Amino acid sequence: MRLYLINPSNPLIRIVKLKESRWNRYRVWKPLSLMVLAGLTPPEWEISIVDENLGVPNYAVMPRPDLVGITAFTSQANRAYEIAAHFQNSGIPVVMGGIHATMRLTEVMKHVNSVVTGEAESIWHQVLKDARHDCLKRRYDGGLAEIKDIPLARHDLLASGYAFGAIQTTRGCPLNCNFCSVTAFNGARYRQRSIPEVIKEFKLIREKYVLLVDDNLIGTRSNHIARAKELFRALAQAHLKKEWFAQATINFADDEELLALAAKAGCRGVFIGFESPTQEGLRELGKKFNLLKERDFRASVRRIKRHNILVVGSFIIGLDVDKPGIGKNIAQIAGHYGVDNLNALFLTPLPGTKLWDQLKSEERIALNTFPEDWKYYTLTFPVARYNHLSSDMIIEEMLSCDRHFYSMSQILRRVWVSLWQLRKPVITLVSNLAYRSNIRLNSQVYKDFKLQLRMRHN
Ligand code: B12
Ligand code: SF4
Repeated sequence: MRLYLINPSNPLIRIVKLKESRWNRYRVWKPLSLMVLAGLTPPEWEISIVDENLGVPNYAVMPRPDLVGITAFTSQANRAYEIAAHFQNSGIPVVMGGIHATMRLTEVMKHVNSVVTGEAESIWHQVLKDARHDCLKRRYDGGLAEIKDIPLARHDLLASGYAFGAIQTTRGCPLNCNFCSVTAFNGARYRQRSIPEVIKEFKLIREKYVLLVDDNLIGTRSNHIARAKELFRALAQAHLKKEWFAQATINFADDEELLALAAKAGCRGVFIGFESPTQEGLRELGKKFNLLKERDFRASVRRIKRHNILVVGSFIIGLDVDKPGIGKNIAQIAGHYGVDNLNALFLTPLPGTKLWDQLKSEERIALNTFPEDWKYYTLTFPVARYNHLSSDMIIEEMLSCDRHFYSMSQILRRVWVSLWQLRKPVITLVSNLAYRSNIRLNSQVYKDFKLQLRMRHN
């Protein structure tokens, strides 16, 4: 039996067009969901994982599969439906799962034979059994997996060409921020994989650099932090010679021992959601951890960087409190905090979030011709009606934010500070130039976007 597992191409132009920028190799990440599904698949299935981000194959000349499984974030939904139609036209059954299928069940059911909602660990074997017997159901629900049931992902199945490997060590997040779908999808309970299992899987990763995809690697409670320390000790003891990057909340900075252990275990960078420069903004987003009164972000960032760990700061533009000038304001505050890179995104109502419910009830979802408009749900387009900023204005704010933060003088300042602090100036330079190289591309993308909107209104 032949199974294709497909990751549809990503509509983010700067990620897809590998040849447009040599930095893009560092922005194409492995589709871990499909590697986990492959890990759950019994040996009688011959599996091929197709990641369209490395190039869209000619499916017509490939051997005929018995079943096709497609994953998709919301922004990939349209391409997912095109792929589904291609295989269905040849009578091949198509199953779709992942975040979009879970949050938009009715829509997805129109395009595929079968939908799997939730996490797949408890249900995938049943789907395969039914596919073998030609009796696929229209819907399966995996719910939340038992953490012990997460298999070793099949790191051997994807072609080389990626700069980073990927692994997941925890699932779930109790914080349920308004704009994020993680709690709705993976649940509020923080589930941690066993440390020996994580080490075993780490050893299967070929790449030197690894992305730990956990939404918050260290968790929120003292027992979570204690487990993170155990994990870091085990990673250091295993001498894996890997360097890794992770996501965490700002409390990562609160524990010196944790930081020292992380650095020793190979942590080279951390992605932190600061989200808004103001307390009102943080309250609006429900970003509880950043709201602690005594929190000094600048000192927190400095503590992390002292351990030679890069800090990428993420901010959101388009909150109800955001007024003209917010772009420059964010760039300045990110500079003041001392982050190495700034990643600013538009406030986007993703299906399944509290923000979606709110903006929908207020009739503020502007790009709402679905499924076509899902391609704009990359957080890099203004898809809503913002309180104080028109669509044109918010795009200008975004460009102004990037132009300020990634001006040559600011980049050189950061490189100089990095040199002065005996950190890694070359990495600071390279990562900043990578972001800077996208400003020109983005301006063009926004021009096309505005044109599309105008044509739509005429
Ligand atoms: C790693 C990651 C990335 C990587 C992508 C890696 C990749 N190619 O998959 C990078 C950094 C590139 C990225 C980019 C983006 N991301 Co992202 N990302 C994640 C993150 C943190 C982990 C995903 C992961 O690997 N999980 C581990 C795997 C094992 O779990 P899983 O994917 O859920 O898969 C399980 C089930 O869903 C199911 N399943 C999944 N697919 C299928 C298919 C079938 C057939 C079946 C049966 C089951 C099944 O089975 C799996 C095992 O249980 C998630 C948050 C999260 N917790 O999921 C956000 C998340 C998926 N990202 C999100 C977003 C918004 C984005 C961006 C749009 C944002 C941006 N501008 O940066 C882009 C869009 C990229 C695109 N493709 O268009 C949102 C998606 C929401 C949505 N409705 O689409 C999430 C949920 C975070 C959030 N804040 O809400 N992301
Ligand atoms: S943004 Fe981060 S902290 Fe907030 S719910 Fe999502 S994963 Fe949790």
